[in-house]
Amino acid sequence: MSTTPLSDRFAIDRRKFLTRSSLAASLLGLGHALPAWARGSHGGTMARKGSDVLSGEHLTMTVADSSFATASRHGPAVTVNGTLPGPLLRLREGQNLVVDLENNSSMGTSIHWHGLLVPFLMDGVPGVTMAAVEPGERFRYEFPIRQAGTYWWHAHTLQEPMGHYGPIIIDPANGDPHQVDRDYVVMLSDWSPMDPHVLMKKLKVGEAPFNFQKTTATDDYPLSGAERRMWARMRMMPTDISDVSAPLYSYLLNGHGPEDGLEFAFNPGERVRLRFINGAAMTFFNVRIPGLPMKVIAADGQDVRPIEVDEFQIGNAETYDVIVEPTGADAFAIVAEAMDRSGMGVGMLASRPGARADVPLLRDPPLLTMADMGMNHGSTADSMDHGGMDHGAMEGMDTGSSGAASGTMDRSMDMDSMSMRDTSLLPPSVKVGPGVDMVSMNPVDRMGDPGIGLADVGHRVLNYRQLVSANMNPDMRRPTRLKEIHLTGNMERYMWSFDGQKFSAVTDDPIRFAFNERVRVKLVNDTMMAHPIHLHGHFFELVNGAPHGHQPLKHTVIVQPGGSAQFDLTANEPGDWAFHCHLIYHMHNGMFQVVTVRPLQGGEG
Ligand SMILES: [Cu+2]
Repeated sequence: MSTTPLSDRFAIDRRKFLTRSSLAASLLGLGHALPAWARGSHGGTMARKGSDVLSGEHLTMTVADSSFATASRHGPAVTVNGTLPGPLLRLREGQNLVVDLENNSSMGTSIHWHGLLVPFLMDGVPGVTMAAVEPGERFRYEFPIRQAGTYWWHAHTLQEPMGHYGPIIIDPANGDPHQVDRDYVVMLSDWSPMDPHVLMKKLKVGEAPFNFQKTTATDDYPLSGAERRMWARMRMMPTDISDVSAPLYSYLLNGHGPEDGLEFAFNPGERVRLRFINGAAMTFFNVRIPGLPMKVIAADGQDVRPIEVDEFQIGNAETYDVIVEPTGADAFAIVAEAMDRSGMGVGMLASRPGARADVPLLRDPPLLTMADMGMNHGSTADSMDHGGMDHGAMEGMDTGSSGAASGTMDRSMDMDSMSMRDTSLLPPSVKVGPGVDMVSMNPVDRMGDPGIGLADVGHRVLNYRQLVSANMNPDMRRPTRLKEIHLTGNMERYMWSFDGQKFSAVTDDPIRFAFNERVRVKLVNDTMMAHPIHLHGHFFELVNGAPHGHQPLKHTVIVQPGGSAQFDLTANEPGDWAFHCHLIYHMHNGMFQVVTVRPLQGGEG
């Protein structure tokens, strides 16, 4: 073994990541010589890979400690009904559902029904809507199924990254408009043998401890000396894409690593529906099926007008349904490449058992751009389309801080004059303190952005502006209020927050919406990471330039680094709802808030 530092070794030849990740695991003490906490000593049973199907009106879901193994890694896991992922719930719109949750594990647990419209006391968020279900206890969920589409369920505790999640398919009451020959769930996830508590502690003590793609003096990234010095002065890294990466994570499709040879059968010419669900704790995926165009038909469970693409990025907690018609080859590879391109999950569409297509190599890791720092100058090489948005739509409304930002457009590009921490650009609603170590100088709407690293891949990539709701939305009112919320953080201290305020208790000042209020929410990302922001209990409409009444409905929106995204919300589900970043360690370190929807009383919201 050479004495080259580990970070350098990884920078030198990133294409060998797949094979080297097991080496990295053993260097980190995660391989065969497992430390005590990773030995899976708390559960002897091995998790089965893949989901069983549960249907009907009364289900039992049993949480248990377990172990999981993939390739050369093994460690502790949590299963529901013995599998990882847990059971696929196949339900029907209009039915009633009773679920008895039994906790046979050693930790507190819960189930959150991600994307489902449920009474808030059934929403499954410990500390907000219920107490955690303690070891040995049971909890009964009971609610009607009011919708159709692709969803999922997961723990709202640190059991989630250990395997406590699974898919939901709800068949429409009046027949499915999409006739297909086969219908598969592809649930993407990341699994680490490291206990989530330990992992989180490591994230807090060192900056990007698991980023092995750090830039070094000898790497082969296409950066000039001046650019390297600029990044160094800002104490930032252009390769800081993901907090946790392949040296720690195995990327799974339906619980299977690439070496498992997971197959989805097809006959040539058949229409195949693939329901992609990103159930990962910390990983965005870029999904491709080389040689096979994908027709996107639904986003976050809601039908959209079909769009044909060759690739899409899927943030944590998002879902996309696509239809493919494989023909002309025995097999096609389903490739889910981690956004930082440190590793991938792989499955095969196979026309006969054992048929295989070539799996593409990992592409070069992406580099962050000036736009990702919230500096959107005309000259920078970003993919923004300034003309795409309807800026006039909000005329006459209180537009918060947007006026302050536009004044920065003409600022000098001289790096020394730039302040990444000019807190005067922030509105008064943001609490300035140690939790805010970066401010976007000129945050612009980045809804037309395909996602980090996908601007110039040379084929069709989905972006949010292409999504158009297939059906007419029920509420055609224009919003009467603009609520601006900043996504804030301090990378070095691993502090994350909304408006500079880390969430600590339900008694903190929640975000208040009046019942049935129509409000536009503008999310401004003052960090250099993409955050998938999820609101419980509702769908919101992306303000993406879609025709009136056809803004796409989603439950989760990715806000690109240094940019903004807007959605319109009809706050018609009363109660207290979690609102948070779906990167689990961001959520657990403060990027979480409670949204309270209350009836108007005496004119007060
Ligand atoms: Cu986040």
